[in-house]
Amino acid sequence: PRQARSKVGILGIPFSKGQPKGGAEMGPEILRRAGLVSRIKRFDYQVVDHGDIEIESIPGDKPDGNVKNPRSVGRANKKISDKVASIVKSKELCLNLGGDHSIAIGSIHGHCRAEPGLVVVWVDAHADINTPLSSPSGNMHGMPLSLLVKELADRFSPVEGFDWCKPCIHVRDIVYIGLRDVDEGERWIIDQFGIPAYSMQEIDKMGIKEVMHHALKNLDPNGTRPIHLSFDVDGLDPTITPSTGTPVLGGLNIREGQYIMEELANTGRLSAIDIVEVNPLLGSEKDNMVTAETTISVIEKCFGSKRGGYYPASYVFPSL
Ligand code: B3U
Ligand code: MN
Ligand code: MN
Repeated sequence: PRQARSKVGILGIPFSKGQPKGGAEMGPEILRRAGLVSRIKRFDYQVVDHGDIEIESIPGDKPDGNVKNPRSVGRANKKISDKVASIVKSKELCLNLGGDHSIAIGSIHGHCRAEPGLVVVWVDAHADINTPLSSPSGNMHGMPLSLLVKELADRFSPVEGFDWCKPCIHVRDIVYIGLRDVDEGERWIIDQFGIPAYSMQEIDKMGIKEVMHHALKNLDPNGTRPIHLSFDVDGLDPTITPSTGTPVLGGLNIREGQYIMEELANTGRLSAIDIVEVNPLLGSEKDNMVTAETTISVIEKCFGSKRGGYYPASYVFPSL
């Protein structure tokens, strides 16, 4: 089934200040060079490439308490929010190419402005819901959800650079898939608010088919709300996405990754997708190629690519 949206808007977000390693800002470039845009054009979508967002550098960006690069992350995400809101409002399925996972602050915020009833599917080894106070690292790519969620707003002081960012989702609008490296404070939040979380253990126990069925039912029993997919490539196993900043053993295999995307595509309700944490400066040339190829083979499943074969609506069978 096609998505409700017949156009795809691709937005590159070359930003990496949400974590300490250089290279994540090259994610859009390596995915484009590996042929992402033409691979998506094979399907029944009109593709609009919005190019890359321009990131301003903010010199002397001192930590705000524990939080590193707060103004840089804040400024970039304000821009991301504006751009994503406008792409989603123009009825395109917004495909955001990160960048580290802090870009999800702006992308979900902007998506909410256009689609206030959205739900979030978070595929990741990590829960990324540390607050500035619970974070062991101070890196904002481990915090995006805590800035977006209404229930946590009274648990920490406003972060420098984020005066524009008001929480727009509830904790129960999130579902996790693929977790295997969760901090204490994050587990506390998941338990306290009952966030549906399918870690690798649940995937081993139930199988990906049951997990996807329950995840989608749990999130939206009526199956009517727009879906924001935030896909961290470290959710996949590091053998298939080695070029990423914080690889964790024991991740999703390629078929589980593809199945997740196929099931999301089957809802017809995807309205924005983030693909984050591809870092071509980590690993060998071969690792880069494997990571880009894996990532694209998973992304294209969101657009109706079928493992059982496919032809576009315009296909004409060759006949005499
Ligand atoms: N939870 C840890 C580590 C981490 C989060 N996201 C990534 N790593 N990629 C933190 O720093 O908050
Ligand atoms: Mn992440
Ligand atoms: Mn992660």
